[in-house]
Amino acid sequence: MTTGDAVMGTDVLRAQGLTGAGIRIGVISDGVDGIGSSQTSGDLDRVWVLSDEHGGGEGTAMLEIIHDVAPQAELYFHDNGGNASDFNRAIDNLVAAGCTVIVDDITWLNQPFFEKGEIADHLENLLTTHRLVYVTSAGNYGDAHYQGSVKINSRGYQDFSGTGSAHPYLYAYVPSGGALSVYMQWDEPFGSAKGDFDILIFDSRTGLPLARSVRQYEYQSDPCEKLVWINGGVSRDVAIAVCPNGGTGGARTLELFTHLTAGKMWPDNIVAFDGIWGHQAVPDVITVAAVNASTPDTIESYSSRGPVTYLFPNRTVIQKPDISAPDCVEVTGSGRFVSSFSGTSAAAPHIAALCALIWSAHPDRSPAEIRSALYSSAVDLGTPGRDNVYGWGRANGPTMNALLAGSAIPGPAAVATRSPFEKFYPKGAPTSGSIGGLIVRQDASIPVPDSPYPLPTAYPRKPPTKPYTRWYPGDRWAS
Ligand SMILES: [Ca+2]
Ligand SMILES: [Ca+2]
Repeated sequence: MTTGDAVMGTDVLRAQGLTGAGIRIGVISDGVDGIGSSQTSGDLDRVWVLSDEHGGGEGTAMLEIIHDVAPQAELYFHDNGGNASDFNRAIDNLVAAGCTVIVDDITWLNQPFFEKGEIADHLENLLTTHRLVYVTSAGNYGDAHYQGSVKINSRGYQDFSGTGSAHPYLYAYVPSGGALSVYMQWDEPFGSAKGDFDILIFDSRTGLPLARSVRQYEYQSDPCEKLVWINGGVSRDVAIAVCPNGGTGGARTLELFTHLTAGKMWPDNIVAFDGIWGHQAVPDVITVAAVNASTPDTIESYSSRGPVTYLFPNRTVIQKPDISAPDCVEVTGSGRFVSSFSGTSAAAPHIAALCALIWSAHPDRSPAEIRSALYSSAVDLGTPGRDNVYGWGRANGPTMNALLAGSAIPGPAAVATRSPFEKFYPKGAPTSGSIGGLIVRQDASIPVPDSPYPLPTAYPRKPPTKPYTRWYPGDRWAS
């Protein structure tokens, strides 16, 4: 049993007879490896698997959480596919199967950061035309995100500090064999970008250049750049730098996300704020932040922070995330998955299961009423009222159920300006050279951005516990 159950009070609701019966819940994640052993041990019942082509055990773990909380809900699974079109099809297939609650834990790094993308557009349409409660993880980028004004220093590099600091870049510890991925976009419209920026990684102690991104053919008209570097040498402290390559295209804002398979980002110049985008930004999608099940009044450092700022076609600010739920909960670990299960990927299925459990007792309520009751009943955390860290607060099952049992639901009406946006942003392809088969160019002629960066001695030297986040080919991360 997930310890998140007691945190949400869903144990109380089951004791009152709520089961989730009659609700079909669809899960979209990597795969359902190990599902047989979960069923044998009684941690899962029947699951309708519509597609399971690329494997992974994260879907199994999400299903286990849902089955704990809403044991009689009918469970469906569909893998996330390799691109945005596949992902949209996965949603459609689950809707066609009769799922009225769907949850995913996938963030697509190739969707635009400054305007609405293909998946968000599709989900907005679905939510206005179907009886659907859609839940997603906010992402694990709270301590791995930067957004700020373009400010090029005298050496020709972005000053991430914005203040001329002696530590102007982003910094990471990357152990031998670890991979560091950087996804960056700047504020030009997709399809008509004129500027170009490159990403560089260098040893922050010696200044040794390690990798530099090269603009990819598919990206020529899109304002984005990506670099994946695998550390094939000794463990290193590295700096991430950005420089214009040619012109900036008049860009005024840079935004980037980093991901490490091992090691950690140092906190210098990290900006947690405004680190949500993609289908997580759709107003009527329930976007879930993570609080630790054992300390449920405190946000996880890695839980992605809102709001969402779109700049095209017009500046639009969307409040996100919406709700907080527990992570760091025990699952069986079937399919060689890790337990405890951490990250917003673990929080999101708690919310999907909570909504199904309560909806099964109030089947005449609309999706909008379910959302309103979820938000209105939340235990406010952080700054008073809705905020960009916890959303409305931590989900509270008994209060939510009581609201829906009453006649009127006092609810927040989440309204945001909708912007038409149809651009599909294709996946990138490897360019010149590789390290570990991934996209980089080793280039000893790269100018060293600055003098070696002395690390503050107060920094811990060993990698900390990481949330369970993985980078996949195809520009998506599970979160
Ligand atoms: Ca942003
Ligand atoms: Ca609050």
